[in-house]
Amino acid sequence: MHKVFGLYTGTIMSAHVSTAARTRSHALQQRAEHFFPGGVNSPVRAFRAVGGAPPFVERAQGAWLTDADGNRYIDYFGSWGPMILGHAFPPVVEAIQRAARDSASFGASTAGEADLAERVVACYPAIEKLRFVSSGTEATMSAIRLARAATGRKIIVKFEGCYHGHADGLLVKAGSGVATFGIPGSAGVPEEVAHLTLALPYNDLSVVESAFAAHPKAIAAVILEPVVGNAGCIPPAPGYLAGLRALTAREGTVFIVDEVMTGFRVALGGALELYGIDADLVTLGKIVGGGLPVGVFGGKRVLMDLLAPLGPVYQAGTLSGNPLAMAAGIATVSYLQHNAAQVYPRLEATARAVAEGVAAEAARAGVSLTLNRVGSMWTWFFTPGPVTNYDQAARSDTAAFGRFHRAMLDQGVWLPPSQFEAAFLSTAHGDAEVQATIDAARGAFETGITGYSL
Ligand code: HOZ
Repeated sequence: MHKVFGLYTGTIMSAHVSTAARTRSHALQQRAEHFFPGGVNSPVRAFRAVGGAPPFVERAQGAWLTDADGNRYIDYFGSWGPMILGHAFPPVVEAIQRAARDSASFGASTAGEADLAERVVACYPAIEKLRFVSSGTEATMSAIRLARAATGRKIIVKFEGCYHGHADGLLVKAGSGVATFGIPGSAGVPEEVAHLTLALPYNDLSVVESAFAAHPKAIAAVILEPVVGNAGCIPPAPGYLAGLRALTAREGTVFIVDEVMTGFRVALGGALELYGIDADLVTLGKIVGGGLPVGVFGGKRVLMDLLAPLGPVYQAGTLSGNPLAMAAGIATVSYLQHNAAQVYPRLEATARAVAEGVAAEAARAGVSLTLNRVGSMWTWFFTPGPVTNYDQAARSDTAAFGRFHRAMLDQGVWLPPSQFEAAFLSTAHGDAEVQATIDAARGAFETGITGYSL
């Protein structure tokens, strides 16, 4: 019988951040609850899934976050992905400052938009033309509209546990906060809209074949996270992505690869490069904006030219291609392009060391844990595993994950506050951070085991 991480209730001996030392954060949370539902502007930040009050961040540098009480934490969520070069990376800061001196927004075209687009296209051969928007949600929503217009079909296939932002049709059996809070689908989404989305188990080509058979010539798009990050990290099975590409091509269905999390992270050219696949449309976000709000949807010219003002599909945005966001994106992407040969091997080595190091501590302590990792994104699932789809991820002991999260936080290690969110690291993480994280995990597992019967 496997062991489960034992009850953790608060302070552990080696902790250097105690709950009592977060008094200012507590006060700020109470104030925030007055203004924002749950005190937050995005649900997972409320820490409801792991318990305890969220620290309020005051500043960050490199791999480290500093909270409102002056406590420091090693950051393993990196603003949920964008901060691949670490916080306040000097070339990015300088680029934003330079751009801001010329005004924060024009609502008119600038050269910077094509400068960043040129870099995106160079890294993503599947993208012939693109549009910048301000979030991943906007990107996927627009890609779906384009797919429906191009095919004249209505049904969308997505996969359980994948999260593509919070547009109505994409919240069905979604990951991220929807999975975190066990919401089957969002209230406020009309049944008629939800019925146009088929949510299928990930990593199973046969169910996609069956869906095509059951809905002949009716499926406009298949959209997926090529490596799931929003149900925790779940890699694609060998041949799965290529199989989806072949099926969608056969059926005249638009294949949308949502690389908002994986883009520029699992490789410079994202999962498309890593797994050697093509797509009709690709969505990007996070890293492409260098920490500022940017989304991208792009792909085959014949699809993109359906957009207004060339074609009949409408999409627009006052802050699309915002000059500060373009400047931060150019600084980030150009750094990655010029230093890819060092950046990606370093991310791989550091991520492997910390992810496997913590997993080894768990094994030593008799704690049952499954590690899934692709490059610098990973998840420690509190289940014997394997975890190849959302159903298996959902078998994790989320209460144990919550105890682990609190124990780590109290030792200065800030993990994503949900079992169903991937951890990320940056080029600023090094040996010292890795060792401190492994030591903290040992402390957490030992306390869980010595303090409580299992
Ligand atoms: N849904 C986001 C991560 N998958 C969370 C965004 C946030 O809370 O900032």
